[in-house]
Amino acid sequence: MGSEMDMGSEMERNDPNPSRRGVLRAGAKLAAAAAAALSGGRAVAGGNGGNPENLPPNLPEWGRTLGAGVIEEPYGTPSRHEAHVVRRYVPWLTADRIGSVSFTPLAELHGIITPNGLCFERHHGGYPDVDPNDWRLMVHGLVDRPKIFTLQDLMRMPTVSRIHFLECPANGGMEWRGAQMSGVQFTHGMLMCCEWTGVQLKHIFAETGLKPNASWVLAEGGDASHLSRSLPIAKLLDDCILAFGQNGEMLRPQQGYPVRLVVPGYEGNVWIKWIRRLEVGDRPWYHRAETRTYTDLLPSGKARQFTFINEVNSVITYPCPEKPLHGKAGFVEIKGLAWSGLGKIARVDVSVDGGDTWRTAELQEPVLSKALTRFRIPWEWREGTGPFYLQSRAIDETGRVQPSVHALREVRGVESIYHNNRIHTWLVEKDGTVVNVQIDG
Ligand SMILES: Nc1nc2c(c(=O)[nH]1)N[C@H]1C(S)=C(S)[C@@H](COP(=O)(O)O)O[C@H]1N2
Ligand SMILES: [Mo]
Repeated sequence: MGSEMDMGSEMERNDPNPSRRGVLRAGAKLAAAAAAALSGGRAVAGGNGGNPENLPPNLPEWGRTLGAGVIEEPYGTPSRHEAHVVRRYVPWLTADRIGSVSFTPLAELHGIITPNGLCFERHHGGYPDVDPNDWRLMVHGLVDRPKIFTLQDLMRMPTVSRIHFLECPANGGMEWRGAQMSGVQFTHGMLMCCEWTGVQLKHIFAETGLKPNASWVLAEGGDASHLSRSLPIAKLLDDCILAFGQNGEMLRPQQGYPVRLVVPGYEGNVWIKWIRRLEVGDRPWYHRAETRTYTDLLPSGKARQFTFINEVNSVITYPCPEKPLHGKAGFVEIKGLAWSGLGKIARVDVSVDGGDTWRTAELQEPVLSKALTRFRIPWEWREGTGPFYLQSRAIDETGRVQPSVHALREVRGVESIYHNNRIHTWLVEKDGTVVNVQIDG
């Protein structure tokens, strides 16, 4: 445990002086390392070029011989030409890959759903191999009838399917003091959005009953870390789900197979995986390391606690460092993702001049509460023009506006790790290269 906090102390940082005029770029050392990792040793798929034998007017090779038969691959996988589309991790961020994190390749995704095999992973004790026959959920504490549920018990109860984003609150945590990571996979990739299917907690507590003073619940994971979090019972009764389904199939082992807690809009660490216990109490739990709640250290030296909600945020996923504009002069569709833990996205504005002027992007339907929302806006780009400073600024249905780097630092300082929902800037250089930067104002 504690590795998520340690991520902060291990971070290498750029110029810590936020008042310095000008542009802070992602560190050169990391830029090179990340670029090498991202290229994956191959060119971007779907480009020009190709084998002339397969190009018009020739009949391509795949039309001259028979293809593979059905169930050649009983459980399908992506085309081998998409092998560069994978989760990645940052070796220097954690001591090993057991208490670690991998990142979703956001630049490669279409629409709002994250495919199960690409969902970022964050575990503190590795991911276990759980036999669903051995899985049990204990519900006890301030309840009238303590109960143990099997997976079959859960699956026989009324279920719902809901599309929600899941974001680790440390997403962007490496960017507090300056631009550091050289790709959207690493600046924002502790993020995914899935359709979760399972049983609403209100049905579980209807079965067990609740004592009048029941107000907090400790949710405990069954993995080696026993990660446990205190949650207000009102939230659990409102919209939380014990999920076994993820995008139409059973949860993946990395996502908590067979059952995890889904806590819409709340930071990822409270979405307890491989869940084994719900203890109902009348106050939060503090007494053990694994029940610790995250805090945000403020410039005053005080810390905020129970900042569960991941507030309004957005990022441009095209163009981005992984998807530069070399050779793409002319029409460019700027694309990105916006999300808010407080509800629906109301509007996303996009700037190509570092926030001096804004245009409103189109939102792709459906726009769902506490789910990723895809935005798009057309742009004309000419090689040799610029540089351009691309930004997106999301506004949610509560009227909350994504803050600038400067405004967020004013309130939060730079000692925080969590909840960095700053407006993000990509610099598009004259040759089409895209760089992670932070600019004043
Ligand atoms: N049991 C258990 N649940 C856990 C964790 C864990 O290590 N053990 N990690 C938490 C953290 S910090 C996050 S951000 C999310 C990540 O969910 P994912 O791995 O499905 O992306 O799971 C949360 N639930
Ligand atoms: Mo997390």
